[in-house]
Amino acid sequence: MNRATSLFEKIQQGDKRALARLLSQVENNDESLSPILSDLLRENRLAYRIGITGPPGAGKSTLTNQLVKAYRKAQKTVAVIAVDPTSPFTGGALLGDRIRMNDVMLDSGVFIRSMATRGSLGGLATKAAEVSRVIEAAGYDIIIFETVGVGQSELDIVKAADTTIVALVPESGDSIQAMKAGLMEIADIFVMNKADRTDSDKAVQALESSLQLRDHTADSWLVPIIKTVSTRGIGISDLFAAIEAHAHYLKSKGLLEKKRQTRDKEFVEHLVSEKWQRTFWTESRQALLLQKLSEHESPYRIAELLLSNHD
Ligand SMILES: Nc1nc2c(ncn2[C@@H]2O[C@H](COP(=O)(O)OP(=O)(O)OP(=O)(O)O)[C@@H](O)[C@H]2O)c(=O)[nH]1
Ligand SMILES: [Mg+2]
Repeated sequence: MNRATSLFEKIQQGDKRALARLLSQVENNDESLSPILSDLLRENRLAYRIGITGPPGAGKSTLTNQLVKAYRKAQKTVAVIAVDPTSPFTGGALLGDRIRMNDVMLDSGVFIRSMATRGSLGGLATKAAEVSRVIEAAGYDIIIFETVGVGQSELDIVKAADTTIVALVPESGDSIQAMKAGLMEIADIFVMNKADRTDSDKAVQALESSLQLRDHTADSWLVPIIKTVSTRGIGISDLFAAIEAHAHYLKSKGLLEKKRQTRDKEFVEHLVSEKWQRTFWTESRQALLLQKLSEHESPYRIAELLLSNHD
């Protein structure tokens, strides 16, 4: 029928370029997308979401790459959303270099998307959520969010995952840094990467003792610490098993369903407020705003006036 229909079909057939094109439009708040998005999202497919975060250089991308391979071996299709807080670059070879995924990029069951913090319109976490919805609807089984654990919006992204992995390295002070950055609270699984370095056992013990101080009941999930050497694939099967165990825990306690409901609720609220904002700011309301500002009316009065102005 039109361009939108064929794009929709292509995405359903696994066309990665079509998916990438649609995601760029999503990132740019292209309003003409609404029909295709609601068609696509009607599919109601479910992906399992994994978040990986940690300090810069901890090995998050190397770990992600290994996890992608592990899931491919388990016959799952995987999408990676790499949120890069500094780089304005997206796509191409540069992306592959940065996220250390040259070897999996050609696999038809793997889709990689990079999002830059800078220049993204609207909140980064909500954009990442939108992007993941579309990827989910395109039929990927697993979505991995990789983001450096530095800012609140990066934390919000991984926190929204079903299983959140925090990757640390044995370097002294790393766990203290992580604590400061709010990473300790959000971890469902800790990874002590670069376990080939000296002092990795000491670092694991320190982390273990800080975890033991936590309150827990018989029903709590006990956060495991997995040692990995991600560059050599060591410990990846343990990490894979820990993710599976966490997913099983969430399902058996009804928590996965709850997480999904919360996520859906927040997403609908986001869609409504976005749509509502766009509808609200008519030309005449914008003109009224400017006029009242020039008359030095108080912001509160102007807001009331605008809200009671049914136009
Ligand atoms: N010795 C050792 N080096 C590792 C290990 N894992 C990763 N590295 C190296 O550490 C460096 C950083 O790895 P990345 O996977 O890019 O780390 P990252 O956390 O994604 O980095 P940013 O995205 O830049 O924050 C690379 O040079 C890796 O080869 C490991 O287990 N042992
Ligand atoms: Mg990285």
